[in-house]
Amino acid sequence: MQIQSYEEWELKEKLPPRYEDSNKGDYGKLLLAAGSRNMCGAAYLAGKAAYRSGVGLVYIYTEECNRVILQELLPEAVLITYQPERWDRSQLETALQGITAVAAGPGLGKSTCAGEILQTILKNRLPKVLDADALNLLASHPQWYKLAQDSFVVTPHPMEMSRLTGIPVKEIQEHRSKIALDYAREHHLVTVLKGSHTVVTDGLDEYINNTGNHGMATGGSGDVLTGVIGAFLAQKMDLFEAARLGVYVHGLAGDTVRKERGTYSMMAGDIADRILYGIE
Ligand code: NPW
Ligand code: AMP
Ligand code: MG
Repeated sequence: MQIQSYEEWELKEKLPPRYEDSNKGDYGKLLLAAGSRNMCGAAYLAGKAAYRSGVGLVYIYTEECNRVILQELLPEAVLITYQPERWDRSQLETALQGITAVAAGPGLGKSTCAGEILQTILKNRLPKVLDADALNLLASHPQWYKLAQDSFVVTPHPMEMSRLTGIPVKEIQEHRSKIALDYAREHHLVTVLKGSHTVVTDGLDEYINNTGNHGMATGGSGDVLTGVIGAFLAQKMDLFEAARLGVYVHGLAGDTVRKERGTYSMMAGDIADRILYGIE
């Protein structure tokens, strides 16, 4: 079934509710496994986007070398760091306790350590969204799909989808809906095939997004989306709804930036800053 896109006026009723007498614990805790030595910006962008999407707390699980820079860029985030050469599974398992959702992959890298992190996250039963290097790792280790006992959200761009399926990018772009649907069905996942008119499907129903613009074809834009979906999952939204609404809200933020500064000048950080801007 084709699911209609959202209208801006109905956004408020679709968003996770907020209450006068509440505290940050009521709005979920997201663990974001992201950022490696040369890609700490991905962790920053996803973390900032998660906070802009209403989550109560963001824990960034990242390499020790990113500690100072991320604390300066995003002091609102709590950092949990590891050293890849001395990686400790139990530290991550402990960090996952008390968390309400996980987002993993932006800038994570594809090292052996990143692979261990992904396997630990897959085995954990928290709601999750996987993107970027988490998907690249999954593409190289298809046996890891079986580690997950529950469905989760994946957010590939067409090249990542090509790595996951072995189908050339050109063919993916020619048959976006069918390929996303088949993949979601085969692996029991909610699939977000990104690009102009992003397709979101749980293998049964399909949503085609109508927000967003080519200004969003810029480094880090997808990392922002991962943060939005992760934040919605942490606020207890179900997987398919979090993926659809996340894609809609991300595109809407891109459209706001377009109105404010145009498409040439748009950067991922601008998009993160305009997520749910002014929504009361
Ligand atoms: P091209 O360039 O057009 O020929 P990768 P990535 C292709 C992190 N980041 N349709 C593209 O083809 C991410 O989170 C960190 C068709 C190229 O060959 C990841 O962890 C940042 N083709 C990591 O970097 C900011 C498309 O795919 C290849 C396509 C690698 O992610 C940047 C590139 O894709 C980045 O987000 C499309 N729509 N989109 C940071 N500041 O920390 C891409 N391609 O190899 O998966 O690299 O997406 O940059
Ligand atoms: P990534 O390639 O992972 O950084 O993701 C790019 C993000 O920007 C995705 O959410 C895409 O849907 C979005 N995006 C990229 N190009 C366009 C476009 N031409 N129109 C609308 N959205 C786009
Ligand atoms: Mg990306």
